[in-house]
Amino acid sequence: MSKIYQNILKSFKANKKLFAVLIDPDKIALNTVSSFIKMVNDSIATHIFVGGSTVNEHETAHLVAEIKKTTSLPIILFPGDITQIAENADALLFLSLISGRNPDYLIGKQVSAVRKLKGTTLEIIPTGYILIENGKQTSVEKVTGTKPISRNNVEHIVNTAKAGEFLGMKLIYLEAGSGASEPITLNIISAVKQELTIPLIVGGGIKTKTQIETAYNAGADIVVVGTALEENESFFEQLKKESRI
Ligand code: 1GP
Repeated sequence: MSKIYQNILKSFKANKKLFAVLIDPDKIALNTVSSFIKMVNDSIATHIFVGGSTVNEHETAHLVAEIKKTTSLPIILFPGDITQIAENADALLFLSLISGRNPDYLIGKQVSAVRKLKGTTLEIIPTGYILIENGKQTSVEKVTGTKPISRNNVEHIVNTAKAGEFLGMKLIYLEAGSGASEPITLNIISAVKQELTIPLIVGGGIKTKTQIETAYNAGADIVVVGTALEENESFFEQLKKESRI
């Protein structure tokens, strides 16, 4: 029970940084999964996240099954929609988009998800999801019909994260959006970090090792990279286990 979260917490308390590779079922061909996952295994990755904005029903479960053949890393669902809940994964980020004011993404989808989650063996990790403006419209913004928080409004970002913690969420995810031109800035990460007592995830637009290090130094406990590894597999070369950040 709650093994994955307990391990995250253990690393968090020991200040051991975690790294998640995000795989979007829509963007990877099943016949390339095994070679991709081998590179993930050889890298600093500690977790695999699976999710996307628009994914066909059952596609996630097929992908998870394929990933499992090649790795023992924990597979955590990061779903854009209820259809992406796949029982064969290890855990589920049970997201509430707390930066937005669309009731559907604050609580509506979560209520609808319950019928799929009755009797589930997935470890459910309540996560406050905060979208921060990065200069261009993101798919999260389009799909959810919500506005991101302005990157200049640091106080509001911090208060939103803290409200998530007060509501009992176990993780806070600061999101710049998949493929964002700029990742979340150092000052936002460190301001949020100072107030939180739960682990902080940072993702969106991270393309270099320096950006990963910057996020860690600012206080990110888990850094997520998707697009940069999807588009440029040679990036894995810089993220080999021995180069542990
Ligand atoms: C997106 O935070 C994740 O939801 C990862 O973003 O694809 O830009 O790495 P990238």
